[in-house]
Amino acid sequence: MGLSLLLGACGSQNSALNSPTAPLLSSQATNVCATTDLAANHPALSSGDEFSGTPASAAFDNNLTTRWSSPFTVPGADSQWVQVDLGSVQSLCQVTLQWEAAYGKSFEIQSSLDGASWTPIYTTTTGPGGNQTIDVSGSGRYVRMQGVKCATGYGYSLSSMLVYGTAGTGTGPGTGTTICGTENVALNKPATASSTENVATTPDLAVDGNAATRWSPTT
Ligand SMILES: [Ca+2]
Repeated sequence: MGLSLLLGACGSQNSALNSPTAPLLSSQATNVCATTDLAANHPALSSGDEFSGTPASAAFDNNLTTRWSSPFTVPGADSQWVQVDLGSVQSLCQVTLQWEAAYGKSFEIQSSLDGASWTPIYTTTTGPGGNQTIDVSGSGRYVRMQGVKCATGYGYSLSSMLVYGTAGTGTGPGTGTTICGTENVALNKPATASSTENVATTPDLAVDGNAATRWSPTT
């Protein structure tokens, strides 16, 4: 029996990767915000829609000519919300909002692991409207714009809501792939074993980077 052990450094992507010659140093990891919109055409839900032509899905359809618009002649018009299901838990780093004239003055961006319990990852009471790029920090499968106070008397109208995740924290830029370094972090590290067959098969030989040597246990 023999064993050669290789361990890749998985998890956080290093900012030094932007330099093609820089090594992956997992101990100096910095998360990178990916550029793939994780929300695009994912299942959407809202507290209500102004009418059938402005559904929740229109905020996540990559089409600026369509929009989600909330009902504004109802009680609770200020607390309307729209959300998207990313399909899996993601580490979130940025949300962009393209508001129509009816924008949110006070609102939160919230995330949720289960679609039931929500955590604010951004709060403002001075929303400027227009095209907002919002840096966030948190994780979740569901992301919601939770309205608090409308800027006008016409509810909330969102042409687009894009959600970006952090590359290398379990899932890559919208692909679901894990970003894994190529460095063998087990190389020549201290090794122990439950048993060793003989002096030529000690456990350190499993992590010496040499395929010609091996660890072998007692039989
Ligand atoms: Ca749209």
